[in-house]
This record gives sequence, C-alpha cells and structure tokens, in this order.
Amino acid sequence: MSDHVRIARSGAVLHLTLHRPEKLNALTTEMAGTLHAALVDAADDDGVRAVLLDAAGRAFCAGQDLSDPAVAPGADLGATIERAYNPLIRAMRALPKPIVAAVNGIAAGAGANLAFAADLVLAARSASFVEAFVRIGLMPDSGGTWMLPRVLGHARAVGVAMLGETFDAERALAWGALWQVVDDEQLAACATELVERLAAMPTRALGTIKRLMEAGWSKTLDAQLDAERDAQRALGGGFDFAEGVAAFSAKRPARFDGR
Ligand code: LHQ
Repeated sequence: MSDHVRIARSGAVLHLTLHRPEKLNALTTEMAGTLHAALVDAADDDGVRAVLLDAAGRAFCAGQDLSDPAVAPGADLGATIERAYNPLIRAMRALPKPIVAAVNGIAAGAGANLAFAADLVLAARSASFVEAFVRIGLMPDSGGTWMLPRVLGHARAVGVAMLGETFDAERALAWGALWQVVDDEQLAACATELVERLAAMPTRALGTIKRLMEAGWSKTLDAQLDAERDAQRALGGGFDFAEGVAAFSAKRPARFDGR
C-alpha cells in the first residue's frame, strides 16, 4: 500500500487521490498496485457506486517514475507494465461502475492514459496532456494505442503519439477526449458534483452501459444487438428499473439503489 495514494470513502463514492505532488504524482509500481487493489475491492463492494480519481498539487500525473531502477534503460520494461500498468488499466475498464477523472494539471505518459481510461474525464482549463513516451524513445502504453485512436480518431492519435506534443484541455475537449473543461477553481466542486450524481444513479445500468459501449467496438451490429437484448433483459429484472418506472408514474424523483 503506497502512501502516495490517498483513499477515502464519502457515501457511495470511492475517492482515489494521487498524492506525490513534489514529483508531479509520477507513478511508482506501489502506487499503481494500490490503485489496482482499491479498484478490485470496489468492484465487489456494493456500497461503492462511483469512483473519483484526482490528484494533489499542480499536476495530475507525470507518468511512470523515471527514477525507478526497474525502468532504467536496459531493464525489462514489459515486466513493469505487466505487473503494474496492465492490471490497473484492466481494473479500470472492467469496473462495473463509473470512474470520473479530474485532471488538474499536466497528465503525461501513463498519466495521460490513466486519465483517458476513466469513463468521464473532467479537466481544469489549465490542464494539459502529453503522450510523452516518444520523447524518451518509447511508445504509448497503459492502453494508449487502443484508447487514443478510438477517442481521438486515428489521425490525431498517431499525431499525438508520434510527435509527443503537449495539447491543452480545450483542444482535448474539441477532439472528443474529455467530458468537460471547467475553470481551475471549479474543478474539485464540479468533479464531486458529477461523481455524486453518478453514485445516485442506477449503478447496474451504468456498469452495463460501460461494458456494452466498449464491447461494441469489436463487434458487428448484429452481435451488439444481441448483447443489448441480453443486457436489457437482465436490467429489466432489477430493482432500479421497477423504481424508475414507479417514480416516472408517480411523477417523483427516482431513488435508485444500484440493484
Ligand atoms: C518526475 C517525473 C517522472 C520522476 C516529473 N519521474 N520524476 C511505464 C512502465 C515502463 C516503462 C516506461 O514507461 C511507462 C509509462 C510512462 O509513463 S513513460 C513516460 C514517463 N513520463 C515522462 O516521460 C514525463 C516526464 N516528465 C516531464 O516531461 C515533465 O516533468 C513534465 C512535462 C511532466 C512537467 O514539466 P515541468 O512542469 O517543467 O516539471 P519538472 O520537469 O520540473 O518536474 C518537477 C519535478 O517532478 C522534478 O523533480 P525535482 O526533484 O527536480 O524537482 C522532476 O524530476 C519530477 N518528475 N516527472 N516521470
């Protein structure tokens, strides 16, 4: 368990904060492991219905800690990725609950792709992103080569990966990589409001939206229609559907409980 990740619970929200501000929250394998463990626990905890990932200080995350001997030139980088990054990104994408990332400053390398692995990404107006890998002779990892073409489109994904240029939050928003850009001083409040709103929504439906939206990328329309039928059938038997319809009929707000 890393001291550089702060974990807190507020109602149904799990709050994960990267907390190594003096190193721009550069990730150690311990930090990645702590994030992973928290997400694995959250997957099985019915009390957690949404996750907020944010960061302390002036940066969101500067990517892998380059001072770690495990990633020194000549070391087996694949081993670090296999041990730390791949499990983390897989856990984020597999979590059947929404993850909000609040990007407060620079998000570089694996730090950028960590943000893009969230479901809804909020960024402060002064935040920025850089697929910094190529600057040190590497290529995007942490799901970047899979996520970036889908999020940004092929041409932009290749551009940001090959050129390694910093792009700001407004550009990321225009390119479709973000949900919202907000004034810097509003970031924490907006992220909290959004994640609390998600935590009060029909959690199984949100988890199913996440799973099917992603599954659809590698399926035919025919197969996806079948998947939608099966998913809707499962949701139709749940409490939240009954509650949603009852609330609609009674003209009152629904009180979803995630079942
Ligand atoms: C850092 C870091 C950092 C350590 C800032 N490490 N200390 C996964 C696994 C296996 C193999 C390799 O790859 C990966 C995934 C990756 O993420 S690879 C990409 C790694 N990240 C980068 O290449 C980005 C490196 N950082 C930067 O380019 C700059 O720091 C940025 C552009 C993020 C910010 O620049 P500045 O605002 O000018 O800040 P700074 O450079 O002065 O940094 C402040 C401090 O943070 C400084 O420490 P110091 O003790 O001198 O004050 C930096 O050394 C430290 N820091 N990034 N990744």
